[in-house]
Amino acid sequence: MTADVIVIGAGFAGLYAVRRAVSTGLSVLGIEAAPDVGGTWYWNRYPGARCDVESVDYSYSFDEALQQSWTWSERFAAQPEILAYLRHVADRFDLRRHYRFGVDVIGAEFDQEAGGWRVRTRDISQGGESSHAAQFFVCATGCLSAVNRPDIPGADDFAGDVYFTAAWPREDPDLRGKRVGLIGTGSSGIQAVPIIAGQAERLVVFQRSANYSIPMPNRPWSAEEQRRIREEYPERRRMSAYASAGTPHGTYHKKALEADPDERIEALWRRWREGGVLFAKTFPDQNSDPAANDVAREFAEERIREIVHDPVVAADLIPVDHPIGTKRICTDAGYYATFNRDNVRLVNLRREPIDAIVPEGVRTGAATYPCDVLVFATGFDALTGALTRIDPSGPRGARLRDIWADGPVTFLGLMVPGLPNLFTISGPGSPSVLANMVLHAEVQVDWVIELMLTARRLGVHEVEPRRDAADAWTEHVAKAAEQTLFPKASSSWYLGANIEGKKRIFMPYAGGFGTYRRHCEAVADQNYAGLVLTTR
Ligand code: N01
Repeated sequence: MTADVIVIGAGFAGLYAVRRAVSTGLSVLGIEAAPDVGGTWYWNRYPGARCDVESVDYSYSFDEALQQSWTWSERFAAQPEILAYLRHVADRFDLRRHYRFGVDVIGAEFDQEAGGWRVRTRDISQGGESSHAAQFFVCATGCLSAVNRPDIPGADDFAGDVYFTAAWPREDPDLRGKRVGLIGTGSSGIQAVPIIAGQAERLVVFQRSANYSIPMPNRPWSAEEQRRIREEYPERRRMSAYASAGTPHGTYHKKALEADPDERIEALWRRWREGGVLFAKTFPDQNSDPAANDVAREFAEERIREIVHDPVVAADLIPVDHPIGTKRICTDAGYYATFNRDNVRLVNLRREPIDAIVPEGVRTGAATYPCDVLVFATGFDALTGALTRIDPSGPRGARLRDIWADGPVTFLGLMVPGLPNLFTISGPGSPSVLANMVLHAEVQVDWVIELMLTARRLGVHEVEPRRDAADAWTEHVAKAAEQTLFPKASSSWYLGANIEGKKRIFMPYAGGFGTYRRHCEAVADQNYAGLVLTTR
């Protein structure tokens, strides 16, 4: 065996998995496609990239000394600062020496005779292939890492430069004096638009589905705030540990319709001004009661009409296909106001779909828009894409793509029946994208490493969920979603709707981070009920 554990990914989850495994005495090989650590924060360096969860929460909690020694400069950290933090963590815990960087995983098979996984890789720059073996295989491959490159006719014929927000060049392209076309209006597009509009000669934004976006009132932390954050960190983490989204923030103390109209508006204004994703959770029933959702939705739509001067453009920017918060709510720095600029134009692709990309630009049913540069902010094959692209196969020949043909089947969103000793961090069936991803990764990695150590102690070689236990968890995930308005968002990547041919199933666990954590703890406390532990 090359190592006890192979970890794919050097983002928040992968780095912590390596750190935790090493600290318990397990040998680890980390594999990462990028030339350095960072994961999503390595690749998504597009202009305006910034996290929508407050920096002090979107950071590791596992080491008090790390927490006390790192100072976040702003309320919402920008991509370079988050990347610098992850580099600092890699240095501080000497994690890079366990990794091979610039290496792509091209396949993985469980070798029953050897009692573990054989992971095949290709060196991205040299091209050579290798094979590595380990008893345990941790896929910390990220929920939003498999880039969606839409198959638009004529894309290869475009004469200008093409960039993807999710794979932005390390050297920022110079867009001054250029006519830029940007396709996609999710979180990435919405963050990039105001900045690109300020650089380019002209910007045309091609919108297939409008999203709700909340202003991000970012600002530097004052020295006094930084001092208080350090002092209150343990309490902040205690409040986050079992919270529904893994942050210390709750909702308003009354349901939307229990508050009188003035009180409702005041609560909404408060959340609007606080900014970030919290607006999606102003009232406790906002995501389960359509009438409560309407209160928040109408408030947000009024803000869009106030900001955007042209009522036709404002109407196009208002979503028509989902209750607010049921697609990931976006956060922005002046997105709507950008459409008041003379050099910016919105094209509603629902009225005039793209026919083709042509050498000189983008041709829709109504016009050809000349572009020197095309920016694709077209998102990801989320939650499952990075895993199904590897398509691991188990001891009885079962392949992940077949096991998930009718949608992801998992145990705790962490394990897959038919694939022993394999763990999917932030996989479908876990809260992942609905929670604070950093604390979520810590909870899952701790659970997984504890299971490995237990297996070692008991002389167990294979750990695998029973099919009925995985089916029961998957059913529980579906039921949790049914109790919310999430499934009503017909164009959401939470449901896989952005990828042609992908099974439409609400993939994250909507029961809450704290509830999920208790489920994981209960399984461990009951001697891993639901798992088959096999000794050779
Ligand atoms: O991707 P998206 P994203 N023709 O899938 C459109 C996190 N994140 O990278 O909705 C035309 O949301 C697509 O249209 P539609 C966050 O969780 C966080 O922006 O499928 N358009 C959509 O408008 C976020 O939710 C932060 O109809 C096409 C857009 O492209 C997640 O990442 C920042 C198309 C893709 O939007 C993903 O965000 C950035 C086509 N063929 C990201 N194909 C923060 O923390 C796709 N689209 C703030």
